[in-house]
Amino acid sequence: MANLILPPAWRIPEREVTPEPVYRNRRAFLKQLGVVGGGALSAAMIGCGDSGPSGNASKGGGNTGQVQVAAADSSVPSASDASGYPHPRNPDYDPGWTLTAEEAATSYNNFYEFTTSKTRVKELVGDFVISPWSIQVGGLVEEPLTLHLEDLLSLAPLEERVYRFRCVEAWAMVVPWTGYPLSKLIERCKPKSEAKYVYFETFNDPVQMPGIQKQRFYPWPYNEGLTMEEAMHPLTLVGTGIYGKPMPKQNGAPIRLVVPWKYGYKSIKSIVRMDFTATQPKTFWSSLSPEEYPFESNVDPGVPHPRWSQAAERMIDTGLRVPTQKYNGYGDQVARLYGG
Ligand SMILES: Nc1nc2c(c(=O)[nH]1)N[C@H]1C(S)=C(S)[C@@H](COP(=O)(O)O)O[C@H]1N2
Ligand SMILES: [Mo]
Repeated sequence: MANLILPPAWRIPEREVTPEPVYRNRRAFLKQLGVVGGGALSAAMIGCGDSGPSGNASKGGGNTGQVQVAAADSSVPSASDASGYPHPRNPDYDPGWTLTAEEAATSYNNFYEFTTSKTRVKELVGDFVISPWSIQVGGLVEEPLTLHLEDLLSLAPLEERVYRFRCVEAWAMVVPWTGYPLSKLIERCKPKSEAKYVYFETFNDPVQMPGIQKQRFYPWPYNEGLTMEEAMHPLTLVGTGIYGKPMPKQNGAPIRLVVPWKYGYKSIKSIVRMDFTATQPKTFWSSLSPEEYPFESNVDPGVPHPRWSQAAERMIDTGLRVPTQKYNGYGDQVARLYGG
């Protein structure tokens, strides 16, 4: 089965042909061996993550500590505050598709900070503290700023939109997201005209996120980027909820991106930092393997991943296989960004 996991030492062809349990055991075995190998890898591969545009999130994010105090203050909207939900569905993004079962979308997740096992993320996010929360904004802006969750949730009216979502691993779903266009947040950040890209970074805490300890060779923190044009596109959402409820932790609470025409890894979760840059920023998956996970990463059935076909996709709840659509079906809206 297609899989994102690709520490080079584990990038073995047998992954595709070995029955899952055997593969898992071999992986566990390699992991034990990997204490040394992983260390060597990290020296070779990390460089980017640690010295990224902003350093580590806990430094600037202010998302640790003071938890009980803030949680007790009922005047501050908290990440899990369901008041106001469900928000009205935007009729322009209500295509009448059958929604993926909520249970499937909230229990089959990629969130490597917790685990590389999609079915176990949900059970590991319990202690993840999502309130208080803030995003640090820096780089090419008029003035660096800190946006607290209450600012972030009141920047623009929250609305619901039904989007298709397609992971590079060839699974897909149809999700009612709650949020607002990223363009509203960007306007609030007042980027300078030299800004050509936006860099995003995820919360980075090895204590709350056990996967970070276990997968030391990954270039944490998780980071992503978009061109300004992509970021300002009306389809690009700041996601604050799904299925008419605040964002579950496993889906990237309290605030994440949703970029529906790109492979899922571009839709970074649990954002604590945004930097506006003149040059293309480093991204997590691209740092690991640029040929497999290029910066642009638009969904395209005609461009196979080096290790598997992208021609079809599997709906995560029904298992139904359907043809992949170019730009994940959003070509009418976005092809012009790419000269199409
Ligand atoms: N911080 C962070 N964001 C992330 C990931 C991750 O591991 N860490 N995985 C990405 C990938 S590969 C996908 S497919 C989507 C999955 O989102 P979901 O769990 O809500 O379906 O999140 C993306 N955002
Ligand atoms: Mo993904």
